[in-house]
Order: sequence, then C-alpha cells, then structure tokens
Amino acid sequence: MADKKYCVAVAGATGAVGSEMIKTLEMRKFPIGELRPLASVRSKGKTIKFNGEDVTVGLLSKDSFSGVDVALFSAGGDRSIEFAPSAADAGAVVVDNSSAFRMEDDIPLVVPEVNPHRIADYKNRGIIANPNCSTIQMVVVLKPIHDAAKIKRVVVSTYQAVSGSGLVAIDELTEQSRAVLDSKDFIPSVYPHQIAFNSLPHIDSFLENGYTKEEIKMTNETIKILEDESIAVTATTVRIPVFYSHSESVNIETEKKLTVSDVRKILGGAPGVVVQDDPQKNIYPLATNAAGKDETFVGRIREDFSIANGINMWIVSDNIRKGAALNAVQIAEYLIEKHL
Ligand code: NAP
Ligand code: 3JN
Repeated sequence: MADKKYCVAVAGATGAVGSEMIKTLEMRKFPIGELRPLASVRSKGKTIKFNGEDVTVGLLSKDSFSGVDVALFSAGGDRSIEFAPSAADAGAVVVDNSSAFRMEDDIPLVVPEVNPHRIADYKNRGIIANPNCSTIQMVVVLKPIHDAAKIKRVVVSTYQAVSGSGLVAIDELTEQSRAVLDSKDFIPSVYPHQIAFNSLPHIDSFLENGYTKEEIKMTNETIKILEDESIAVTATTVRIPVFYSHSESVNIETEKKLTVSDVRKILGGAPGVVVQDDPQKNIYPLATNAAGKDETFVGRIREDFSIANGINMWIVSDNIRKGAALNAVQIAEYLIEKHL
C-alpha cells in the first residue's frame, strides 16, 4: 500500500546496533508513522533524534508492543527470549538480531539477497531471525558461487571489529589504545586480554569441542541459510583492534571448476556485493573503506593451488550495518512490501 505508515519498535534502541537501526530507518525513508525506541531503566526517558524530532525512549516490557507492526530487537538474547513472543502475540512481526531463535526449525533465518523466500515463514511464530554479522557478509558472496558451482567446503578465518561487542567495547579499545601509548596501567574488562595492539583468537565463549560459539554460529547458520547440509564449514574467529567492519579470509572448494575470471564475473552481478580487486594498484577491500557503507566488498580473488577446485577471497563489510542493522531493516522493507 503506497501511503501506509507503520509503527516500528526498536528494542535496544540506545545500543550500537539499535542506534544504527534507527539511523538506517531514517536514511532509507522507511514509512514510519510511529517510532517506539525501547531500552532498559538505564535509558528510559532519554531522547533520541529521529527525522529531526526528539523521541523518548520507553522501557522494554511485555506491554510495549500494542499497535506495533514491526519490532526490531537488538537488546541481547535474554531480552529476545523474554519479550519477542509478547511482541509477536501483540501482532508485531519481530526481526530479532540475537542468536536466541536462529537455529529453530520454524524460525526463518534471513539474508534478503540470499533467501528472501523464507521471509514468508514469519507466519509460523511472528519472528524472523537476523543471522550473525560474520555469517551475513560471507553468505552474500557464497550464494551466487554456490548456485554456479556448488560449494563443497568453506574454511573461514575472521578478523572482527570491536563494535561487534557493543558500545562498551568501542570505549575499551579507545581507552586502552591511549593507555598503552601513554604507558599507563589498565585492566581489560570486555575481553579477557588486552585488545589494543593485539589479536584475540576468541569470540563468544568456548565450547567443549574447542570451538567458540561464534565459530559454530558461522557453520550452522551458513548451512541453514544456503539450505544445503552437504556444505562443510569450519571457522576460526578472531577479534582485532579495529572499530568497524569485519574482514574474512575465505577459502572455498567447489564441485565444478571455477577460474578467477568466472568468480569475478559471478560476483560482479551479485546483489549487495562489490568486487574490489586490483592488487597491482593496491586495490582490495579494507575495513576503513567499508565502514559506513551498505555493501559487502570482495577482493584478493585467486585460485587456491593446494586443491583442484579452490578459490581464496578476502571479504569485508560493516558489521553493524549489513552485519546487523541494515539486514534487519531490509527484512522489514521486504515484509511491508510483500506481506504487511
Ligand atoms: P550494546 O551497544 O551494548 O547495546 C545494548 C542495548 O540493549 C542497549 O540499548 C541497552 O539499553 C539494551 N538493553 C540491555 N539490557 C536491557 C534490558 N534488560 N532491557 C532492555 N534493554 C536492554 O549492544 P549491541 O552491540 O547493540 O548489541 C545488542 C545485541 O544485538 C547483542 O546482544 C546481540 O544479541 C545482537 N547483535 C547482533 C549482531 C549480529 O551479528 N547480527 C551483532 C551485534 C549485536 P540501555 O541503554 O538501557 O542499557
Ligand atoms: O562479536 C561480534 O563481532 C558479533 C557479535 C554478535 C553477538 C554479540 C552478543 C550476543 C551475538 C550474535 O549476534 O550472535 C550475540 C547473541 O548470541 O545474540
């Protein structure tokens, strides 16, 4: 409906992801009649700017969702478990950024460029899950390659920005960097070790099998989104002292042989993907260039000579945008265009 306006709630509105969601709704001119920002008692009563107006932050509760059409959640998994079903019961469609529901069979896990047909499954429980940021940027690149040549195996190593751990981690990297340069003492708080001038092979908690939860999320979510249990995915996830944009070294093995030029051609036409690949001119994706952009950038595309049908790539995207806020807003846009 051309002129229809929607009531949109944002749970976690004051956080790194929630504030970017609100910015993204404004930038993309989402047709909003009412914006309902929600957070904890810490932020209740504060105001945020939306379309030039001050909007007051409300307390997230089970009663927050009357009249809401779409509820974007990014207040952590425990809040999603506690409040998302109430939002759905009140008639809202929830787009949840946490891992709380991602692997449940009747909850769609969606990247609009990859599996938009799953959005209709919101009808099951009124909830759509947004994948993990590291998964999203990888699958937008893998999907067209998988369609062309069937991916058998993926080996990925990530280099993840601290913004993936929220606003407190952005502050921690800032303060620690100053402290190190000024030879001052500090106590790490968000991470178990110094993050400034360091790399930590540890994102989320460790499991019995030696992997971190972030690594297992990448494996399981990739298989669910690509709808192919035959793909083998192994990940090593690493936190690095960068503020915005996750970078990934991705090695794939395909059933059908692809040349570098095949891959460039396939990715050149892929939605949401920009090929930046001219190493002789020092052109390749960079975290600093991807920050603040919507697209996923791919470069260093080259043959993996260690196997018969292998391709190596370097994939970079803004983890707070496409990795979280933008993907959620794209799902909401699709919902209102096709379903609401
Ligand atoms: P953040 O910067 O720490 O912000 C957390 C937000 O949640 C704040 O708005 C906070 O409100 C709110 N909140 C916390 N506890 C609450 C409570 N008890 N009741 C209501 N609101 C509460 O964190 P973030 O980086 O934005 O991440 C938030 C969540 O989004 C994560 O926990 C994760 O589940 C998800 N996330 C997903 C991805 C992804 O890969 N797709 C990436 C990053 C994050 P106050 O201002 O009141 O404290
Ligand atoms: O660390 C990153 O770069 C991404 C972090 C994502 C995250 C952070 C806290 C809780 C998640 C997520 O999206 O998987 C969660 C969660 O499990 O909900």
